Amino acid sequence: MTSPTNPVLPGFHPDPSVCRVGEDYYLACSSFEYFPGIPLFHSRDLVHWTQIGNVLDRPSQLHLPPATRASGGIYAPTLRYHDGRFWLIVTNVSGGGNFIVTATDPAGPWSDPTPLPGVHGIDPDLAWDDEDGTCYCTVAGVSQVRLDPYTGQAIGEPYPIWSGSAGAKAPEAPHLYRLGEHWYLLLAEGGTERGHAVSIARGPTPAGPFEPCPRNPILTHRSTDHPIQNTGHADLVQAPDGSWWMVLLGVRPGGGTPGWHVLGRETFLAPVRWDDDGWPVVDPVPVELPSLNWPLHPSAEPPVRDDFDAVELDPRWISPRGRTVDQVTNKVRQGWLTLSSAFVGRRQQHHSCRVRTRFDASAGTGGLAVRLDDRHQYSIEATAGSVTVHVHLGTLRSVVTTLSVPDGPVVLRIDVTATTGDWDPLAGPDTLTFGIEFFDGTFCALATLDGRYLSTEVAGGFTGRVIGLYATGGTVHADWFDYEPLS
Ligand code: 6LW
Repeated sequence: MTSPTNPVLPGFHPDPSVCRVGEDYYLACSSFEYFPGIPLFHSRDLVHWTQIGNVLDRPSQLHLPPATRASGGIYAPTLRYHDGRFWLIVTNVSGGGNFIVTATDPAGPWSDPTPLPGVHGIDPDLAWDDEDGTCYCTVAGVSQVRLDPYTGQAIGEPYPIWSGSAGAKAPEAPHLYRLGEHWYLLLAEGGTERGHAVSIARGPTPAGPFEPCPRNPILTHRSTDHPIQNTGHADLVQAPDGSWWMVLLGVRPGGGTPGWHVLGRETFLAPVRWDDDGWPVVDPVPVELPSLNWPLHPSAEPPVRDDFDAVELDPRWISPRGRTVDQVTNKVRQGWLTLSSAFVGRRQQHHSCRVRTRFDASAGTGGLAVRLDDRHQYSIEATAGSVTVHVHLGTLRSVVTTLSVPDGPVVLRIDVTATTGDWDPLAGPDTLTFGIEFFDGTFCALATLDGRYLSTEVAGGFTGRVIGLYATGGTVHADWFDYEPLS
């Protein structure tokens, strides 16, 4: 069996939060402007993760108003198991602020939100003092408030606690853990860009006073040429064998200088050991993980080809700001996905991949798009009798080329090819080739575009590429959608 590698959750899966119940691990990520929100994963080995649902999968749980900006919406959840149920605390920065949802089965259903009017700030954490049952909520900044997690009422006023190393920006992503005699406060600092780092402090009570680890930051890849960069926003978990692990976000920039990352911030795994003074030690995040003390459980992840035969869409399909059954359905034409005025896509998870769809645009206009956000997209669009490659970059919109095609369904294809070869300071991270495929599989390429313009370094924000199907006018139908990783 091949050794496990990082990232353990490739593609736009940032701000991981993890908990373990018996032999089972669960992990949640941020989802920003996309609906459904907060993908929820299960694993038996910390390496292979299967998406078992989305925490916020109905409009009563997740309101993303039409004005929700790219990288707005749902930020940084904390997932915990306490008192026989799963607790998830999170922020909707586009309305509603902080709230808690709970579930007895992490696959759902999750409750409707309990708002937290007394909790101000992003990246909320939940921790319980098992001795007196008090619940502590700690947010970026860093401040803390006691909470009744059942009613959402804050108890008393928030107070500041340890805010990381002097001078580093953006102390955030606090997570509080009781370990033996100490309460440990884990933080990210330095910002989510190349300066990102993880630091830790400990104190005798959940509120401190906190003494920083003398080796802070305990993890950072800043100023290195490590292929994984921006490492930070971590959470800790202990395996049943007593070993400790960290999940964290990082990026894999490609191309020359300054480097462009296109898959968003991904989830990585790192082993943690403890020194003689009781502080955690984390080596640089390895691309190849050490062999684990337990059997691997390769995930039974459903195939990436979707024939749209199921009544419900696979949980990996996401849409900006929301969707209604009328916008996306497979009931109009059984076994086909029907779209009108909608985009539905899945995260690009591999640096090189091929995406194809058999698409019927005889009664509308739409196609296949690679989307970094609302303003940064490439697409191949079909309408009766023609196929067109479009570019949309900020305020610039351009038609690259148009080809006449016979009426009837057409196979649209995008090949994403990562840049390899000698290092060139001007090279972009990848190229994207758009075209159509004939019945015999022959590819007719229409345009090849530089991928740097669909990167976070160009577009900004917190998300990554999403590739999917869209309709801009009328009604279109997709027979199937196929996402194939290429080495
Ligand atoms: C998140 C913050 C961060 O709230 O980015 O990298 C923000 N860390 O902790 C959005 O993901």
